[in-house]
Amino acid sequence: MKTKAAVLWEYGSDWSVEEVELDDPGPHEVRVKLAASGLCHSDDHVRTGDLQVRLPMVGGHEGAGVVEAVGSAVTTVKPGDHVVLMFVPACGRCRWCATGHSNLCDLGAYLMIGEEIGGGFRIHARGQDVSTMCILGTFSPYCVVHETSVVKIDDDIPLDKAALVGCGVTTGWGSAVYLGETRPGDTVVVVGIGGIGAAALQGARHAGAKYIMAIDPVPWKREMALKLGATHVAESMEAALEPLVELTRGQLADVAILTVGVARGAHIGPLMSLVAKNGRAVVTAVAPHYEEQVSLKLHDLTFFQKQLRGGLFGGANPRADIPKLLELYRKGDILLDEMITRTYTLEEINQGYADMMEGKNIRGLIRF
Ligand code: CXF
Ligand code: ZN
Repeated sequence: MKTKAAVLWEYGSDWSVEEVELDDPGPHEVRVKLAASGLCHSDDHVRTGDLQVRLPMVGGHEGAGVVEAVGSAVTTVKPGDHVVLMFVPACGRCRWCATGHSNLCDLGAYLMIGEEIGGGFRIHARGQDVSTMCILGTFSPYCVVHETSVVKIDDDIPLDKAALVGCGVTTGWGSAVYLGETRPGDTVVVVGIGGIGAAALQGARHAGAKYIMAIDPVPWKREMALKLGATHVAESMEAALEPLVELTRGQLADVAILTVGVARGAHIGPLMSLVAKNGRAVVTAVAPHYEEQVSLKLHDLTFFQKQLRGGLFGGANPRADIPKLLELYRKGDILLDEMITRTYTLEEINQGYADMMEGKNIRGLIRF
């Protein structure tokens, strides 16, 4: 079928919204009519070339919609089902899926391979095969994806809110709850209040943290953070240290989560300096491919027993956790409406990313 999509043809250029040809679903694939797609920073990392994948590529990896057609071998969903797209698929069979780490599913290798699961491409434009961000490509009203990339959700959940749970919300919430192992009474610091940071605050609140400090240089984001669970705010990691010392009587944070738009090796030292003995520094932010080295004080590890943890998808099991998080949304435990700052048409996508870079959005969202 013919549809439109936001395509990236070369690093550094804008998203080009244009007509593309979308193949019918293969045996293990489904076609989803998307309701909404979140504007996550990671797509912009590809646009700038900080994350290098095969181009041309349809962007977008944070979407939800309704299954419209399924391939002959699909057993897990049917036409009419509401689904969230997961930015890492879950095969259910590999070692990682089988041991409760499906965020690390071996099929995740396809995120960097550039072809779809099973090989080849489902989108074509200007006579060329087109890849898809995270084997999804949600910057389009329609996408054809492998059935391992979708999870069915209840019909009454608004799909625009559900879209955010396909990446940012699960990543942030899981960073506080699973990777950070936040416990009742803990002190948690969240550095960077975008989609991931806003969800990390809410994960920390859910887990019963006593003090939650949100760090962001943008004043209105600090205000918003106070509505999403933060008890204290600061402009920078440096400015946070003194109030944190005071709050915790010198003990510092049990959990510090780095969710800034562009992670740098130089962030890790200041992050670790906010962490208490036996505490955890969690890094979920995406780093440019050329930013490889971090510098650590060995005494932080071996004398103070601080831990530095990386994270993908919040250490969650998205097929189980996405419906769970949406149930928490239904109960009012997770606020998603408040995370959507502005909505855009697909044609306005470049404006959406410009707004993100100017600090105007917690999450921008494309509605189809
Ligand atoms: C990213 C992680 C690195 C690969 C692209 C997707 N995650 C979410 O935004
Ligand atoms: Zn993302």
